[in-house]
Amino acid sequence: MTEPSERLRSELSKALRQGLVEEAKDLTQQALSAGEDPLDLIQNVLVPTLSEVGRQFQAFEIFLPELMAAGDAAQAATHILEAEIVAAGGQSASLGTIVLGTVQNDIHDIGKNIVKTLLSSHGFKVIDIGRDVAPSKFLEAAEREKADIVAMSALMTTTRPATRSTINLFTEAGARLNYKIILGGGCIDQAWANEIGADGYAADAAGAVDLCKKLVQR
Ligand code: B12
Repeated sequence: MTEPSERLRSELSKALRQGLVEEAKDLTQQALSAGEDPLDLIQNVLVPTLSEVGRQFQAFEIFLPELMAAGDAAQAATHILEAEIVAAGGQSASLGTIVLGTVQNDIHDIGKNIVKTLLSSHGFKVIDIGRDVAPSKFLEAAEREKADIVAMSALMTTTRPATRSTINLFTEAGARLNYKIILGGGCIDQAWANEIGADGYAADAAGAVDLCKKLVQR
């Protein structure tokens, strides 16, 4: 990596940690103008920086206002990066329809939005049903949209059980086999996905694309 791009990355990380929205936007633009890849910036600057912010929050080194400011700055940066990913994409044929949302009582949506952008730019029709989505809303949307895949994002150990209750609702409604159901987000791993009978898990947005492509081929 060239020295200027390393400097930009570390300045962007600092602006995110400090919750400086305008500076984060400006540095994101500068990094893109310098030829940086938007997905690489997400995976190698944004995600590790926010993980560190999360660690600091958990360790009481920072408090809710700082967490919120970092979240706002990250959201502002991702809007710019998402627009860049969309502009570079341009696939029009639909590989399948995906209903995507963050589970009940969970309002984290930065990761979900990145997943949405990448899936859309790889040819999937993504119906984003938002955050804090009740199990019944996932089912209604899947049926209404005739979805191929239902994708749930969950960021907190306290909201992870909502992935299980959503799958259970599909089963109780006799609709489980009509859809592939996948999971992701910081508190999810493959073992949890297996335990609750999901059809797949991916650790990041690029992994989500590979997973969905595999699932619609079957
Ligand atoms: C930013 C942030 C916030 C922002 C969210 C802004 C927003 N619009 O999303 C704000 C300030 C609002 C917030 C609030 C809270 N937060 Co918060 N937050 C974070 C933080 C720092 C970063 C999350 C993030 O955006 N990461 C970056 C994105 C890109 O990563 P990602 O979401 O993991 O997504 C990637 C992958 O997981 C994957 N992926 C994501 N979804 C999906 C879905 C599918 C289907 C697939 C395949 C893949 C996939 O792809 C994405 C891209 O690569 C995390 C720390 C952490 N380690 O995650 C804490 C964290 C999640 N928050 C935490 C907490 C406790 C809270 C609050 C309860 C704080 C409070 N006291 O009020 C509230 C929760 C409110 C609620 N009801 O939801 C805790 C949760 C602890 C736990 N129980 O597990 C964490 C872990 C911090 C910590 N270590 O303590 N938070």
